[in-house]
Amino acid sequence: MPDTLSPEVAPDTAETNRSLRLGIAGPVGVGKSSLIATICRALADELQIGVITNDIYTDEDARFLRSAGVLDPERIRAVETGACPHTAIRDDVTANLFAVEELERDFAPLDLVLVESGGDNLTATFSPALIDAQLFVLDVAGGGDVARKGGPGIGRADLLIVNKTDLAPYVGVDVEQMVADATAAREGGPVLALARDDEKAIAELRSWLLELLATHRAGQHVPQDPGPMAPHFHADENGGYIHSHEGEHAH
Ligand SMILES: Nc1nc2c(ncn2[C@@H]2O[C@H](COP(=O)(O)OP(=O)(O)OP(=O)(O)O)[C@@H](O)[C@H]2O)c(=O)[nH]1
Ligand SMILES: [Mg+2]
Repeated sequence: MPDTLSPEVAPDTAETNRSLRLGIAGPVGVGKSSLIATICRALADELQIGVITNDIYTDEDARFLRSAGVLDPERIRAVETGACPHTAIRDDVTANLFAVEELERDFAPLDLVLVESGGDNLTATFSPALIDAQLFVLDVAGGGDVARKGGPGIGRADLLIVNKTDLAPYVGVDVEQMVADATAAREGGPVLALARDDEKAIAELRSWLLELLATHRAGQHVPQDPGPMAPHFHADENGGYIHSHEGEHAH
C-alpha cells in the first residue's frame, strides 16, 4: 500500500476506548451507502460496528443497509435531517451526536460508528465536533473533471474515494488521470480508486481504516476540520490554476 494512505498522526494525546466515528460525505448517488455496506462486509467479523444514516425526508438509506444484511439491523439508525444535509453534519450536529452517543451506549463497546451524510454538493463536510475522520466520495459517473475542481471535502477529507471505477469505460473517464488530478487538488493527500467488486481496493480501504482505528485508540489521531474553503481550480485562457484562500477569514 502506498505511504500516502497513512492517517495523520500527532503525538502526546490520551488513549481512548471510545469508538472511532467516521463520516462519509459526497454528492447524491456516488455510492456512500454502498460503501458503508462494503466496509461492514470487510470488517464486521473483527469490529463492532454501528451506522447512522442521514436522509432529508426519509429513512431509505437505513432501510437499504438493513436489507443488505451486513449488520444487525438494530445497529443501523436513521436521522431525518429535514433540511440541507450539511446543516446536520456541520452547522448544528446535535441530532447526529445524540444518535451516535445513543448507539454507542446501546451496543457498548463499539469500535467503529459510520455516519453517512445526506447527498450534498461539493462544499459539505463534517464538523470535527461530530466525527473523528471523514471520507469524501466522488464517482466516475459524475465526470473526470470533478476531482480537479476541489472544495473542502475533495481537498481535505482524510481520504478521497473515486468510486464506481467499473463504470469508467462507459462514461469515458480515465481513472488514473482522475486520481492524479484529485491527488494534486489534495496536495498529495490520499486518494483511493474503488468499485464495490474491486477486492484489491477494498483490502486497501480495510487496511487504511484499521490503521486509523489503531492511531485513534492510541490517542494519536487528531480530527481535522476540512473547513468551508480549500484549494480549488479556476479555469482561464491559459488552462487554469489551483487557487487557495489560505490566510483569509472563513465565511
Ligand atoms: N457500477 C457501480 N454502481 C455502484 C457502485 N456503488 C454503488 N453503485 C450504485 O450507485 C447507486 C447509488 O448508490 P448509493 O450507495 O445509494 O449512493 P449514495 O451516495 O448513498 O446515494 P444518496 O444517499 O442518495 O446520496 C446505486 O444504484 C448503487 O447500486 C459501484 O461500485 N459500481
Ligand atoms: Mg445513501
